Amino acid sequence: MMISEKMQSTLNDQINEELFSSYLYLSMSAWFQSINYKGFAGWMKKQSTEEYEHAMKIYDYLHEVGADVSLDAIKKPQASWKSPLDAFKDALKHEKHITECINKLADLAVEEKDHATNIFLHWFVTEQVEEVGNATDIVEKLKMIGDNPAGLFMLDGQLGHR
Ligand code: OFO
Repeated sequence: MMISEKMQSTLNDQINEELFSSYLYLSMSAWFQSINYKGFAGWMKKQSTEEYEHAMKIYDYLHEVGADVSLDAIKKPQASWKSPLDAFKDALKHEKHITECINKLADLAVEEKDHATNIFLHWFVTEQVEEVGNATDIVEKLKMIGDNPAGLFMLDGQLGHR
C-alpha cells in the first residue's frame, strides 16, 4: 500500500462524509418535492449525484494506491426544514464542515509528505471553494427574496435549469 494506515482510515471516513452529503441533499430534494418546489428539488437531486461521485473518486483512489475501502453506516439525514432558506442555510453549513474535513486531509498529506494524496486532494480543495460559493450565493438570494412568493417562484425556476 502506497499510503499510511492513518491516511487510509481518514480517506475512508471521507467516503462516509461524501455519502452522507449525498444522502442529506437527496433528503432535501425529497422535501422540496413534497412542497412542490420542483426546481429546488432538481438542484438538490443533482447535488446528491455529485456527492456520490465525490465518494467514488476517493473509492477509486484507495484502490489505485493499493489501500482498502471500508464502508461504514450512513447517518440518517434530517427530513424536513422550516423554509427553503432554512434548507439552503443547512446546506451551506454542511459544505463548510466538508471544507474543514478536506483541509484536515490536506494537512495530513503534507504532514506525512504524501505527495500523491496531496495532489489527489487538490481537486477537492478547488471543488469546495465552488460548493461553498454556490451555496452562499443561493442563501443570499433567498434572504433578499424573504417571503415574496414571486421571488421564490422565480428562483425555483432558475435553479431547476442547473
Ligand atoms: Fe459538497 O462537496 Fe462533497 O461533500
